[in-house]
Amino acid sequence: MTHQQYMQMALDLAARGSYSTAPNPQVGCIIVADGQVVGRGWHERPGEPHAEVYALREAGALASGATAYVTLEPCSHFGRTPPCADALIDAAISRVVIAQLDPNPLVAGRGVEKLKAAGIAVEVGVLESAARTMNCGFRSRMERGRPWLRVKLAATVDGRTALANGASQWITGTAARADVHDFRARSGAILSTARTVLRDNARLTARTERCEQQPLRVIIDSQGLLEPTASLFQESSPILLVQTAATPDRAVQWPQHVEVWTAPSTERRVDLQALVAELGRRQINDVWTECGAELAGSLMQEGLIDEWVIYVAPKFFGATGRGLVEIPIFSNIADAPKCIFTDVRQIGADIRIIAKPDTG
Ligand code: AOF
Ligand code: ZN
Repeated sequence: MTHQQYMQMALDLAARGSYSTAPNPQVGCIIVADGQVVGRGWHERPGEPHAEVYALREAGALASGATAYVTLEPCSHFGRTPPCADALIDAAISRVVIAQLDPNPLVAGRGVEKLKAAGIAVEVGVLESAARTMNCGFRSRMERGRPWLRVKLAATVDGRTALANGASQWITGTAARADVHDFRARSGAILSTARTVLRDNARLTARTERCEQQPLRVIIDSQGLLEPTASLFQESSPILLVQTAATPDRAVQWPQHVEVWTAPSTERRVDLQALVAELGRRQINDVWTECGAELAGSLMQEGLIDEWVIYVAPKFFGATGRGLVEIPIFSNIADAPKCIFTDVRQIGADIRIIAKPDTG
């Protein structure tokens, strides 16, 4: 087996944490002695042992002289758990192969230094790109102070999201909807607007067995349109209601799980940069946005969209239907915002396109 194959095993283990590790990264570890995998581990939940600890436990005395494959640089700091670099050194591991360095400023290369100082051979960069993609949310928060932001959209083949009269619910089929719930479950927050909530009577919870912790529901209601009787508030998972200083004060008694946050604003519009920075401060790694054309357009113009997740349904709404994003009119095709398709697949009867902005 090659370095890459062992690292792929470690990545597969890391992925098991995708519903539960946030705000921590997903990390997997494999320990190999004389060509045999003798230890396996992955990080499951914040506060619980790191991947290396589980793998070392399984390997026991066989860890001595063995090689460890880890998808993230072993930590060097005392957080909720002691440093993994020390645990590897104490177990007399002789070589550590790492996919990516830890962007956490508390670690950031110090784990590697510690291992090298103890005479351990270290190699960094095996399957690095896959490991970085897996932790794009954690990396984004560590490196930019804000979460990785995905925008979900659903349209017909002719790119329409609603009929001219506004009717829009259930464009896509059940498999695509299940896929959406899976994305919700893997996100720290769901971002939406009062308008979308009212239009769809949305609850914005992750309805899948795999969901370990319901995401924070972040609802922009700068005009004060929502009433506590909406279905959204009948679900007990936390809600951050985003208003501005100009939102009409209606002296509403919100339920306990609702926090009202007054966002910085310009001309009564929420400052979206400030909002995502606030979500970063609240340790949100991944934001899943389900909104209308207006917020999608604003996020796009603010350069805040990291990934588009677009479901295309096999039906036509016709030329009078509504489009996906509201952006200023332009007359030159060269001015059209562009994106790059990174993954295209069929989900049930629909197609799912994952794209990232093409910033040229
Ligand atoms: C590793 N292996 O499996 C993980 C690491 O609060 P703590 O103690 O859990 O520390 C969390 C930080 O540790 C996290 O921000 C990241 O830098 C690192 N995560 N490191 O060596 C692991 N999950
Ligand atoms: Zn660690």
